[in-house]
Amino acid sequence: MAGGKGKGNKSKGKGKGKPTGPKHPATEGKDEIDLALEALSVKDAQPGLSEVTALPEAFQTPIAELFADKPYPEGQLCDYQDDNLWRTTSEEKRHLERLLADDYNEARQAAEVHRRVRQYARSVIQPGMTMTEIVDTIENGTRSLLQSDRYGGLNAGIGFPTGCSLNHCAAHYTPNAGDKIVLGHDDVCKIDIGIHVKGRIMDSAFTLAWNPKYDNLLAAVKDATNTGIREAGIDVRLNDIGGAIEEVMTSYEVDLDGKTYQVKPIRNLCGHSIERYTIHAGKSVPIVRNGDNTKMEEGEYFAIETFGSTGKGYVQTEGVCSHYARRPDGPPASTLRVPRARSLLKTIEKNFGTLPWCRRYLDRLGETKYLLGLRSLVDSGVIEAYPPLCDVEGSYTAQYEHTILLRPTCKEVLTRGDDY
Ligand SMILES: [Co+2]
Repeated sequence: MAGGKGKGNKSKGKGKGKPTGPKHPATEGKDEIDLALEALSVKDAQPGLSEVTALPEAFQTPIAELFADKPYPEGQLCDYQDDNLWRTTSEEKRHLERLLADDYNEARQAAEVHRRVRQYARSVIQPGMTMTEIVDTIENGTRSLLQSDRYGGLNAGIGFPTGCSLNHCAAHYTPNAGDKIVLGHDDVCKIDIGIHVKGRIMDSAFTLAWNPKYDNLLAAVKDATNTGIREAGIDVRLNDIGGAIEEVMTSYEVDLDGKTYQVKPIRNLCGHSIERYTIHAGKSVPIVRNGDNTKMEEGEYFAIETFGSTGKGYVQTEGVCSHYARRPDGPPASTLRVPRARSLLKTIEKNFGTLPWCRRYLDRLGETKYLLGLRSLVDSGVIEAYPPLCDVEGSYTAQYEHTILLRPTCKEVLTRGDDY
């Protein structure tokens, strides 16, 4: 899930004409759409209606059974460099890691589920599928492997809504009930999957495109993300990581329909530190040079994510919101005067805590007619809304992301796989 730097720029009311086709989330008339969706969500909320009926073999055995008492596999291990080389062999630092063995094993369990879910997703996602079918496939896989319906999604399961943002939209789009968008052959789709075990969230994303004309765009962003991962380390300044990412990203060009674009980093999106049950903790990892001299520190988890674009390299909020999260510092439920808002907040706190969620998850819990209550929770600062973040219409954006851990003795790229 993307960290957004700076305030989302509300583009409501200055839409440039009608959306160009049924495949783009509407940019205008948000309230009408909200009401229409409320009507739809009643119909679509019947349990099982949008569920994938047969569970594929890859998801039939829970991960805990597959591994029994065996530890989960480590991610990619990278030695620290130069001034921190001593950490590699430090007995004291090794001892520290032994104390954290259970913590690491939970993170690796979530990472292993991430690899399995995305491997299956890659094998089935095809143009012609609805976005709803795509996210259901992924999320049902996560729920099954981690037995979320048995032990509760707060114990282990979905870490945040599955992003499947298309084309000029870079982040924070997932379908709401009634969404009829179908994946097209010429689309560029960012699959951003969050999986957690006891609040240890693995945040990792990749980009799917079927038309080879986008190959260089994807290559640029993959290279930029790997550069950010390579540069990251204890005592490294965030500005230096941003600078390295920017340099690599902008060294690529992409030819689209007779025009050449230099790939731009989306300068107001960034990676972020992660803490238990908190996807966006205190630090932002820029993808351009930004003068932030804050350093990375021992023991921190970071989502290193970069976004490249053929547009302006700047995103604004656009379209209907699907993603939300309870603000950890927001006012308590007891201060709310609207009864529906209070009851809705109870459901939210019980099922998601401070993890991000989307409207489909409320539908699945049997909640109906919640949009006014939800609006009241957003307005009173209890719930934060994360609307889709989009570059200019007609542009294309790509994303790659991994979650890393700055262990005392080495850097571990937890979500690394054979695929990316
Ligand atoms: Co993220």
